[in-house]
Amino acid sequence: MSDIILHHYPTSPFAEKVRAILGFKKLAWKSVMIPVIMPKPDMIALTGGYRRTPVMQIGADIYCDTALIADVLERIAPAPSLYPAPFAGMAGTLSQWADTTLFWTAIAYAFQPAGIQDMFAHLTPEQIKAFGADRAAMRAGAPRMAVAEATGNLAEYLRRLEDMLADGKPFLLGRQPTIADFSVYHPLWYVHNAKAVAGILDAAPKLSAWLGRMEAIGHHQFDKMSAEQALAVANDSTPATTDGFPFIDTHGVALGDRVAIMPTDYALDPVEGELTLATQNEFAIRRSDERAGTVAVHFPRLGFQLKKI
Ligand SMILES: N[C@@H](CCC(=O)N[C@@H](CS)C(=O)NCC(=O)O)C(=O)O
Repeated sequence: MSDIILHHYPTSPFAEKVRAILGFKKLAWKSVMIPVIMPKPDMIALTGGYRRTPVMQIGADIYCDTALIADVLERIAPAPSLYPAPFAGMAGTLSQWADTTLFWTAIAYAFQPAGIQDMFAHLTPEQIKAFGADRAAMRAGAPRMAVAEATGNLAEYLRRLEDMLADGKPFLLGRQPTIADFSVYHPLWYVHNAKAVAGILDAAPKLSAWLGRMEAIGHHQFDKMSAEQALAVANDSTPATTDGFPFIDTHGVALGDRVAIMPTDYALDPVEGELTLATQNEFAIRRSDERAGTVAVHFPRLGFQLKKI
């Protein structure tokens, strides 16, 4: 198999989710640093427009969104499982809640003035302004929770999560981490790192100890790779075959049709190409790029919309 290449930056919570899953599964990987704000020309050459962080590349296959990345890593290394029976349904549902509701609550909480000062201490005022403008454009006017609501909601979520650990089990659903642990971990890791506002976690001691256990999983073994090298890998590879996968149509489309796929919530940049895969939880489209060659860009169904062009 080609190398697992992660396109990411150190402070991204969703990237931390994948780094920790790679650590859990003890998979070696290559690390490509991407810019924190647009433009991201090298990564966009691979994705065709998708700009969110992280993106995983295996040869000429590009995987968008950490829910799908987790599924693909599970296919590559089934043990230890992220979806152990009989918790798979519960773990997936809790994970989706954490990646959306808990994540945006944690972000709104961490981005209060004291948190910003802490997290952005190393940036110039111009860089902070550029970051704010980039994220405002990405969110395109989507409403943002006020700090007061975020504080109250996060405190309530922390109480509920603390309660899940009340019976002494080490992870949220039992003796081993599941996908739910990794999804709850990354927003709380972000709050924990915003030292000036991290005190909110002190009210949940079992959860704080759990956070320490999650962080201790680590990131396993990785080597740096340049964006140019990653583009060369894509260019020298052919997308993996999609033969044998069931085709499930819910849009009135056929394989080979030209379609556009984009998120349903924010960063609504469409990626266009020819539909090559539509399973119960995944889409893929083939596109050609001057720098990346022919690549297959994959998305999960949940959180994405597909339109025929
Ligand atoms: N549902 C997506 C969310 C990814 C996401 O929102 N990532 C943040 C960083 S943690 C992002 O893309 N921010 C803008 C950027 O990095 O350009 C996933 O699971 O991958």
